[in-house]
Amino acid sequence: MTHPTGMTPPGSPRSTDGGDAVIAAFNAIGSDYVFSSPGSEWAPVWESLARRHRDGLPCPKYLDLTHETVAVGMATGYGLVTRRVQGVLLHAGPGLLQGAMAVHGALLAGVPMVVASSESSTYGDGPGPDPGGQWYRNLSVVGGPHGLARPFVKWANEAASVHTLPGMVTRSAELAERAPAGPVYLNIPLEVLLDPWEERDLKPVVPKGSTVSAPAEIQEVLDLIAAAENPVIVTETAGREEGGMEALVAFAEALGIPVVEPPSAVCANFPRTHDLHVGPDIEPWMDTADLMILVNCRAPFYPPSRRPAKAKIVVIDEVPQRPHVAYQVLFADQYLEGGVAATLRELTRLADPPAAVRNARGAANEERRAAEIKAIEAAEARAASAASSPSGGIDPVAVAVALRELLAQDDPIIVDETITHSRVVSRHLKRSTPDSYFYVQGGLGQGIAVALGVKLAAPERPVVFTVGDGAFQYNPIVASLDASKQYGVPLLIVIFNNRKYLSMKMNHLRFYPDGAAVQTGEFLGVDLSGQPELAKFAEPFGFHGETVDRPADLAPALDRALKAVREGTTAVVNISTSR
Ligand SMILES: Cc1ncc(C[n+]2csc(CCOP(=O)(O)OP(=O)(O)O)c2C)c(N)n1
Repeated sequence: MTHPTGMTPPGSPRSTDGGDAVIAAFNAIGSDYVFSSPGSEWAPVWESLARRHRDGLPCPKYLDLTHETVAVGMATGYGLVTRRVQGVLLHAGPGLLQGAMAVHGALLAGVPMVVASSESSTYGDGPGPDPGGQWYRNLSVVGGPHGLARPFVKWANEAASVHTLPGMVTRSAELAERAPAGPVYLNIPLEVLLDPWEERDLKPVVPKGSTVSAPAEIQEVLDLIAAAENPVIVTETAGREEGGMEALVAFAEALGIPVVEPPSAVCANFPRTHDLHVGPDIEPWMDTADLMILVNCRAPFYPPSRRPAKAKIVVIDEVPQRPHVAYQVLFADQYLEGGVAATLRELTRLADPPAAVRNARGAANEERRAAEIKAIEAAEARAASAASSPSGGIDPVAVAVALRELLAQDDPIIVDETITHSRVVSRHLKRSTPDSYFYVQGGLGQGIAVALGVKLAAPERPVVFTVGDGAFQYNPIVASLDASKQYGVPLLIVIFNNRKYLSMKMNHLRFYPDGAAVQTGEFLGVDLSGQPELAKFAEPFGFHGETVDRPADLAPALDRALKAVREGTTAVVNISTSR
C-alpha cells in the first residue's frame, strides 16, 4: 500500500489516500468546519489536513472537541443558522453511541450533517497497515456502526471502497439537505481511509432546487381564505427556512390573518412584537376558527385527537408527514407541499383580499392581541412586585425581562434548554427577528454545544444560553466550556436555578395527585439541593462567573456578565429562581 509522503511537484496528480478523499469531499459539499471528537481512525484525515495546510491547499477548518455531544451539538447549532451541511467525525461505534442523543437532536431539529465513524474490515488480519488490536478486541459492532445509527438518522450506510468514498460523502450531504433535512451517517472503515486514492477535482455540490405547489392548488387555498371569516395561522417552524419569517409576515399582513406560535414552536417564526402575533395559545381558535393554516407544524394539536371543531385545515409544509415522528395527526383538508417560504410568497403574490374582509378580521384579532399583551404585562407586574420581597428567589419572568432590557439594543440569539421556564423565555424575551430563538430539541445536555455552534455561525450577535440547573448538569460542561475557550466562542449562560427537577415533580403530581409522595413529602427524582456552586465552573477556564440570589443584584450581574462576553469571555450567571 503506498502512502503519501513529502511534497508533490506542482501540477502533478497527488497520490493520497481515503483520508484525503474525505477532505476533498467535504470541500465539495461546502463544509466550513469538521466537527471532530477524535478516534484513531481519523489519522488519515489528520494527515491530509496537515499536508493541505503545509501545501496551502483548501480544506475546512478542523475543530478538535473533547466530547461527542459537543461535536454534534456544535454542528447542529451551526446548521440551524447557516442551513448548510457540515462534516462530523466521531470514533467507531462507541463514539457514535456517545453522540447519538445529539444526532437524534439534529434529526428532530432538521439540521443537515454528514456524521462519520469507522470500523475495521480486517481486524489486523489484512496485508495492509496494522489497524490496532482495539478494533478486534474492543470496538467492533455486530451489524456495523451504520446499523446502530439507522434508527436516529435519515440514512445510514457503509462506504465500503475508496473508489466510491467521495461519492458516498457527497451523496450523503445531498440526502442530508433534502427535506426534511437531517443527519446522515457513513461508516468509513479504517482500511478504506488508508487505501490509496488519486486526487481528483470533485464537482462542488450545489444547493437543492426549490419547489412550490401548482397555481391551481394555490388558488384553491386562496379561495378558502377569501371565504373564511375567522382564519388563523399556526406555525412551529416557519422560520427554519431561509426567508421564512419574512414570507410569513408578508402573507399574514396581506390577508390580515393572526398567527399563533404554540409552545411546540422551536424557533423564531413571526415577530412576537407584531400586531398579528396573538401568542402561544391555540385553544381560543379550536372551536371558533373556520380555517386553520398550519405552516411547518409537526404536532400542533394535543392530545393528537383534539380536533378543531369546524375549521378546514390547510397544511403548508415541504414534508408534512415527518418520517421520524412515530405518531402524527394533522387533520388536513388540503396540502400545499413545497418550500414553505416560496409557497407563502406565491400565496401573497396571488392574493387579492377585499379590504373589508381585512378590516373585519383586524378588529377580532386586535382583541386577541390585546388579551395577550395584557397577560404578559400582568405577569411582568407580578414579577416586579415580587422583586421587592427580600426572600424566596427571583421570579423567572423577572430574569427574562432583565435579559430583554439588557439586550434591547442588540439582536441577540437565544438558545433555550429550559423546561418549566421555556414558556417564560419565549413569551417574555419576545424575539422578533429571524434566527433569534432556538429551542434545543431531543434529550437534555446538548444545549451549551448547540449555543456554541450558533455563535460560531453568527459571531457578531450575542448568544444567550438559557437553561435550568438540572439541564445544565446534563451538559458535558468541561468539554463544552473547553471548546468555548479553545476556539474563542463566548456565550452568556444564564441558569434558572430552582435547585430541583421541577418538571419531574409536576409529572409525579399529575399521575398521583393524592399519592404517598404528597402525603409524606418524599418526592424522588426531584431534589438537586446538594448541587455544587454552578457559577464556579467558569473559574478553571478564566471565565466570568456570578451567583445571584437577590432581585436587586440581577440586572447589575447580567450587565457585568454581558460586558465579559463582549470582551470575548464566556460568562455563567447562576440565578436562584422562586420556582
Ligand atoms: C437526556 C435526558 N435525560 C433525562 C431527561 C428527563 N428530564 C426532562 S426534564 C428533566 C429535569 C430538568 O431539570 P431543570 O433543567 O432544572 O428544569 P426544571 O424541571 O426544574 O424546570 C429531566 C431529568 C431528559 N429530558 N433528557
